[in-house]
Amino acid sequence: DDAPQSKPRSTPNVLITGTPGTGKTTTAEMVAMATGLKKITVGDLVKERTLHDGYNEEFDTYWLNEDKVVDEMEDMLADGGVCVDYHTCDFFPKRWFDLVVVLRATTDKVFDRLTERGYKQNKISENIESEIMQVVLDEARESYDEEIIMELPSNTVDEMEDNVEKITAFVEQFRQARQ
Ligand code: DAT
Repeated sequence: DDAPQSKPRSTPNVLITGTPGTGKTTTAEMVAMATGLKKITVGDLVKERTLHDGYNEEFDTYWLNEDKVVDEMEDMLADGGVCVDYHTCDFFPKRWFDLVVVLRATTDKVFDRLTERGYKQNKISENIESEIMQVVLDEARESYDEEIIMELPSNTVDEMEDNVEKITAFVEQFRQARQ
């Protein structure tokens, strides 16, 4: 929905999205440390607060209840200052976010990271295909204004550090502009 905000945020909400294994949670943690933004890993929230409709055995994942997730997060994001990470981005209200980061990684990186995580073969294949087809990037482009989308490579530690610097710079500029 496009409900207007009651007052402009003085500190931004940042969404970090991308295929599983692209580095969202690690990046979000580093951004939270560097900026003082609060981190919400939506996958953890869904489990902890049962914002799902049971377990999908085939893909080893929960059936997301998008309405419950949005209801639960609305107050948390109302005043800004939150860094959210999740592997889809099309069901959040557009007005929540000031910056949408889409992390990208090569097939070998996604494969290695998801293998390490112990994902089943079908889940690894699905995610690799999704990354090759840039599903999350297209989803971001359909859901948010192009000007707020930042597509960043996340293959190496150096790239991750660069990404954290870029996001941190955005947060600082946003805060200065709204002082
Ligand atoms: P996601 O939250 O997107 O699923 P993650 O942050 O849990 O990804 O990262 C998965 C693993 O890959 C984790 O062990 C950290 C590592 N990793 C992620 N991004 C990386 C990068 N840019 N360079 C090196 N390692 C990375």
